Formats: sequence, C-alpha cells, structure tokens
Amino acid sequence: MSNRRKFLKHSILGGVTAPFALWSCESVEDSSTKVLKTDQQVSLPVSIATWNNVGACNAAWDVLKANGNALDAVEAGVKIPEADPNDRSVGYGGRPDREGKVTLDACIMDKTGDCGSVVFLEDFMHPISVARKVMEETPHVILAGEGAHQFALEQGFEPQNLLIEESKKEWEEWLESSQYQPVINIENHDTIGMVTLDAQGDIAGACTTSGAAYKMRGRVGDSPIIGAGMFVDNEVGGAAATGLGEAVLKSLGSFLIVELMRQGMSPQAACEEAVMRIVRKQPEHTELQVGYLAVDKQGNYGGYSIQPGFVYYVQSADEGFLVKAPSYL
Ligand code: SD4
Repeated sequence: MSNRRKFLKHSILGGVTAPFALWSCESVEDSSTKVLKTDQQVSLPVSIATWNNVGACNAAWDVLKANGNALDAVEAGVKIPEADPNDRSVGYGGRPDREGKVTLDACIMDKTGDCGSVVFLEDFMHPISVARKVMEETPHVILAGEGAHQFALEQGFEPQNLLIEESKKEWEEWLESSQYQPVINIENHDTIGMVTLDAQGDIAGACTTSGAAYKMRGRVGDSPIIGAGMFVDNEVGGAAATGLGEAVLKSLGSFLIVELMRQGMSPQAACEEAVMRIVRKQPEHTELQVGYLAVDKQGNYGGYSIQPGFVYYVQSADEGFLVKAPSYL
C-alpha cells in the first residue's frame, strides 16, 4: 500500500480532513487521467460521477468520510454543479430551452429503492433537493412543471432567476439560426450523474441537468427518469448516464446496467453492453454521444461511451482520479 493510501485510510479513521485537492484533477485530461484497461476496484466509501466533476465528488466525499450516509453524500455532491454558474448544463447557469427558459430535471434514489424526481422544473437552483423532498414527503415519485414548482415553494425553497447573462446572450445568438444540433461532448458536457457507496456499503444515486440546450419547450430527457439517467440497487450497485437523453430513454440504460451486473457482469462489461444496445438498435448512434458509468457493491467500477471523450471521476478511500472511458467509436 502506498504512503498516500496509508495516510488516507488513517485520515478517515481518525476523522482528519485530508487534502483532497492535492490530487484532484482540474482539467479534463492531464497526467492523472487514467486510461481504463481492465475492471478496476477501489475501497469504500466511494463517490463516482460523470465528467470532470471533482468538486462534486469531493463534496460527497466530505460527507462519506465523516461517516455520513450515501444519500446525504450524493445530494451534497450534485448540489455543487447545480449552484455553479460555470457549469452550463446543470442548475443555475444552465442553458435554456428554445423559449429562453431554464428548465431542470433531477432524480435521486436511496438504498431501499425509494426514489424521487422533478421534471421541467423552473426557478429553483437545487432540483435535486426538491426531488429528495418528493421522495420523502409525498406518496409520489415524479412531480412535473407547475406542480413541482408549487411543491418546491410549499417546501420552502427560494425561487430565483437561473438564466445568467452569458446563457441569455448565447441563446439570443442561437435564435438567429435556430438550428437544433446537439454537439457531441460539448453542448451537454458536465451534466452530473453520481453514485455513492458509504462506509456501511449502502448505496445512493442522483442525476441532475438542465437538459439539452435549446430543446423544445417541455422536453424531458433521461436524467430525471429512474432507470434511464440513474438507477441503484443496494443488492447490486448503481449506474448513471450522460449524453443525448433520447438515446438513453429508448434503452433504459442505467436499469439495464444494474440488471446486467446482477446477472454477473462486471460494471465495465455492463456499461459496454448498454452502449451496444444503442449501437445495435439506433442507427443514428454515430451522430450522438452517450456515456455510462457503473459501480458495484464491492467497489468495482467501469464506464463506456459511444464516442471518445467521455470521462468520469472516482473519489475513494484510496485516491481521487479522472478516468478516460473507452468508447465504441
Ligand atoms: C439530457 N442526458 O437531458 C441529458 C443531458 C446530459 O451531459 O446528460 N448531458 O439529455
């Protein structure tokens, strides 16, 4: 075991705050980016998230290392990009639909299989927290649009304008052509799907996004749909998706991955098979990106995408690092 590993294990047990930023990776690819060759395993607890969401994984990790539970960790984690105006695919600062309105989708799932979701929600920075309230305070799983808005107000969430000046300006420029053409790895970059496993080995998952930029008004993607954008099962593991939601919705990718792992596939093999379902059944796959990540209950993880360029971040008791996922194309 390396000294750093020893130090971290010691830090966790002793409750000391470890300097995670020291080995956090700030750019999408640098010397700490790992190229995944075979299935890999990390020690629990762990947080794993789509794209270069280092801040989110570290926030989740802060909860996990203090012996917090996976659900609190995953919510704390994805709230980081939700509040970040520089993340133009999630929450505050997210790109609007073609009417210039920022509409948000999010879902959350706990170790018991309970779950909550909001779709087409406007004016609230933290749709993930509203989704958690749907799970905990209502008999329902999904609330949409106006009803979700009303519920958020009743729960005490503060409404605010989520359209930042930069997004507004870009949208106004887009209006001149009004061409709807998602750009692989660019337009949707940074939408976050996260799975956490706590020190007890229990799981939770979350996914949150502003969806495809300049989408039709009312469009809902895969991210808030349990089983599409994210799915966890405390007997098996969890998975999350990013990329063009329509392709994920047509194959319920995250549910598929968890079920494949249940049947014995590794997280890596399960992600590859879920991508191949899209490849085999959706001829337009050459023009779109979907990336999946998965982790099982033992801390084995994997990821795979259609196009090159998908990365995901892993923060475990051992270390934190970015993984460049292999791809079909
Ligand atoms: C959507 N899947 O709304 C989301 C977008 C996304 O990385 O994941 N972007 O289609």
